[in-house]
Amino acid sequence: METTLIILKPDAVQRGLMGRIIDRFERKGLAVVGAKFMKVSEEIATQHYAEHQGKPFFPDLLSFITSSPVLVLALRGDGAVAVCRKLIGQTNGAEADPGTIRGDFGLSKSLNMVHGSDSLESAERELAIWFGEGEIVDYDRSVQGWISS
Ligand code: 3AN
Repeated sequence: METTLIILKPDAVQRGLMGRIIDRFERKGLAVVGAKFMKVSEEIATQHYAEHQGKPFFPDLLSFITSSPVLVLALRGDGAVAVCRKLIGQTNGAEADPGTIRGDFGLSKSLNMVHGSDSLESAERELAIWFGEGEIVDYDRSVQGWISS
């Protein structure tokens, strides 16, 4: 099973969309194995978005993610990385398919509510940035056998 890093960004928190977004991941069958509600420091934001450093939208990206609290989640399940990317949809909400989170709740390229790791390698790198030792919780779900075999 894979574990991926999801961030419900400041716009999702401010717009009161946290519950509806988490519901989509949970009903798909993914397990929450880590959760943190926090205000993001410049340092963590810079580490997280390192690959975008130097791009024209980088300063706005940093000021947006640090502007207001976020909910950081670690989600686990079969193929969790790709499954979450599909549920989230394309970067620009105006172009994202209906049925995806961005396609259903947004219109913007920058205010796009959710971050999801884009590969297993990114997930490992990002989980290490946001979660410390012991903050990702391994546990058995009795329902797991009815979700995947
Ligand atoms: P995604 O979140 O869909 O993987 P990335 O990784 O290409 O998108 O970009 C990271 C974040 O940077 C996006 N979620 C979005 O908030 C912002 N971003 C990406 N491209 C643009 C752009 N052209 N203009 C403004 N913001 C952007």
